[in-house]
Parts: sequence; C-alpha cells; structure tokens
Amino acid sequence: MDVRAWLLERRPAVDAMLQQWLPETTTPPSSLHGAMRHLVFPGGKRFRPGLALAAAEAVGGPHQAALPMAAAVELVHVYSLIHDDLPCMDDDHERRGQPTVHVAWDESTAVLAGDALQSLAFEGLLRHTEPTLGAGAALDLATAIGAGGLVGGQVDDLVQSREPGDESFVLGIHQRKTACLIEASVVGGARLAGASLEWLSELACFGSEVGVAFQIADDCLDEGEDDESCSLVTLLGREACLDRAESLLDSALRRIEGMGEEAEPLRALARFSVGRDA
Ligand code: GRG
Repeated sequence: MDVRAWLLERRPAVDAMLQQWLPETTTPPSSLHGAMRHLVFPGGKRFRPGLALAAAEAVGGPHQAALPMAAAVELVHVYSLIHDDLPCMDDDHERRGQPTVHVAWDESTAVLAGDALQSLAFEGLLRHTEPTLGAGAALDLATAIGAGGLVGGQVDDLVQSREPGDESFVLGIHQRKTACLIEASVVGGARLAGASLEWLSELACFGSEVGVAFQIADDCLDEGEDDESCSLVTLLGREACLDRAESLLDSALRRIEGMGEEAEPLRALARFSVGRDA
C-alpha cells in the first residue's frame, strides 16, 4: 500500500477542519493568529492525524469520526514544535522548510502562539465531538502531553543534553516526548469511532511501540547532525537501533493481527514510521 498517497488523499479533510478551527489572520490580534497558522499550513507529513483516521477505520468506523482528534493532535504537535524551536530550548531557525515562528515573528509571540494552539486543540476536540467520546479523547490527549508525557520528556531531554544518560533513560525520553502523543492519536481516533475497551487497550500498546520506533528512526535519520545529545544512535550504533525499531514494529503489528483488511492503512503507517526517509 502506498502510504504517502493514502496520507495525501486524507489530508484535505484534516486541513479543512484545521482551517475551520484556526482564527483568520485578518482577525485581531493578527500577529498571534498569523503565528498560530505559520507552521500549520502547508505543514508537515500529517503522520499523527493519519494515525487517528487509520485507527478509526481499523476498528470499523468511518474515518470522518476521528477528524476532530486528527486536527487536535496536529495542533498539539505544532505547539510542541514551536516551543521546541525557541532559543531557550533547541534554538532552531528553520522548521518545515520555513523560518521558525520566533524568527518569523518574535519570541513572546511564539510562546503565546504555542499556548493558544494547545488550548484550541482541546476546544475544537470538545466542541466537535459527542460529549462522552470527546471527553475520553480529550483525557487521552491531556494525559499524553503533560508532566507525565510530552513536557516531562522534554524536561529530561534538556537534562540529558547536559549529563548524557544510559539507554533506559533515553528510551524513557523517547516514550514520553514522542510516543505518548502518537499513542494518543491512535487511541483517541479509535475511541471516537466507538472502539471496544479491548481494542483500545491493544491500540495503546501498538501506538506506544510505533511511537518509540518512530523516534528511533528519527535518530537514525538525524545521525551526523549537531544535536545528537538524546540519540540512541550515539549509545548503541545505527545497526542496533534499526534492529530495535524493527522489533518494536513487529510487536506493534502483532497486536493488531486480529483486525481485518480495514486495518491495512494503520499497518502501513506503522511500517512507514520506521521506513520513512524524512
Ligand atoms: C517544548 C512542550 C515542548 C515539547 C517539546 C515534541 C517535542 C517536545 C519536541 C519536538 C521536537 C522533536 C524532536 C520531537 C520528537 C518528535 C518528532 C520526531 C517530531 C517531528 O515529527 P514529524 O517527523 O514532523 O512527524 P512533521 O513536520 O512531518 O509533522
């Protein structure tokens, strides 16, 4: 299955929802709204939204059921990228082929745009879903991105850049900084499509394994770049990392073996997380 073609086919529906949720740049304060939109369009691969939609299909639902989760996880992802690029974090000047938000605007606007994107994710998700399912998906997302997830992982990543840790410390960072949001994308998407508790539990493990594999693959893609402080490649070497990513992928795929053909896009996205070239 051509996963890039599948992502392209699903993209317009996700982008339409993002367009609908994001304030127009002509509405004041224009600088804030421009900064919020800056990295969303044209955007990146839309991997996390793709996972939410594919998970909904995998459990037999229409992918449209998961669109609010798809838009919400992309907004949170963009918020994290904006904050990660700040001078007090990675101090990056380019992202998604464009100047980073603090370069295109300024630092305070970038901080506030990230904050506003995070709250828009929850507002959109809760406004556009049935209350019980939406609350469950919002809880999935909130749990993934707070102190026990994305933010906590980022804190330890900063520690690691000063005092390099061992393999389990690095894997714990990958788990929280990257895999928690990927897991929430899968679980939240499936939840909005009415998945059973049994499948939600398997999909949580699937998402977590795919997420760590995705980050290990990212470490391999970034090999040789300046910032390898939190890279498994520096600790284990490239071959061992690729083996680790492949075995996580195998385990993830085994968890959804019992699903039918409708889970093919989800399987293809899992393989893509390890086999991608960007
Ligand atoms: C500062 C709150 C805060 C969080 C920072 C997520 C994060 C934590 C930092 C982002 C930078 C980073 C290395 C994240 C790991 C996940 C990752 C590989 C992001 C890039 O994801 P892709 O490849 O990017 O899906 P596109 O642009 O295609 O969406």
